[in-house]
Amino acid sequence: MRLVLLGPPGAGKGTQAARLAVELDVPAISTGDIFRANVSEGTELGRTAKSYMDEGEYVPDEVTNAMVRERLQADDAADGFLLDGYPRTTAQVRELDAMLSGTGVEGVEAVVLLTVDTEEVVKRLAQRSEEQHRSDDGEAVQRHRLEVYEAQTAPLVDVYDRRGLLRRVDGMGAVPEVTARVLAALGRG
Ligand code: B4P
Repeated sequence: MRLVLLGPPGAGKGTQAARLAVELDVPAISTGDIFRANVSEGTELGRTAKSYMDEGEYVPDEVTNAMVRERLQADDAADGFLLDGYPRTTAQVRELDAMLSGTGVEGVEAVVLLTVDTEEVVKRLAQRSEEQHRSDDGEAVQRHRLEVYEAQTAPLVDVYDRRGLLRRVDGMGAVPEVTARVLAALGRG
């Protein structure tokens, strides 16, 4: 299964990716997690990423694309993967198409859009901010991240809908319920 998880910040992409990876037996590849790991390790990529993430901005496409290209070449991604938080821009969609067209596979099989209302997103991010102290969860940055999502990522919904790949899944409610809905939407329920 080659799956993409789409949704606003705080929709639960990372939360669901970890669970779905087990259910579907594919690696969960989270661009946010890879950036955060690089920030912790103090790599050059981490220093670059941090300057954007702390402002609620996306890391530049060329940096993100190169990182994903390398990650998808790892052996564990050969038979499928779940992309959590990538692609997030139309340039990243084009790049992902290009990456997959060179591998003999058909491309992405399904794109799951987790829908959560803004009030709930704000509540979840405030809670995460208390629990995890993420530098991009402060109130002003949060608001900006939602604007960036609307401007740069929301248009991807139409792109994948036109391709017949989009599965809209209600992301409200308890975590296991959302997982069950995603699996049902993928015909794996
Ligand atoms: P991400 O790491 O992808 O973070 P996110 O969008 O905020 O969160 P996610 O939707 O995964 O929510 P989560 O499960 O944690 O991105 C961080 C930053 O990295 C971006 O802003 C950007 O700067 C950079 N970046 C990443 N990818 C990029 C790309 N492709 N291009 C450029 N830049 C990129 O859930 C949120 C909270 O809700 C958690 O506390 C969770 O416990 C809780 N929760 C989840 N599901 C719940 C439920 N059903 N009920 C109640 N609470 C729930």
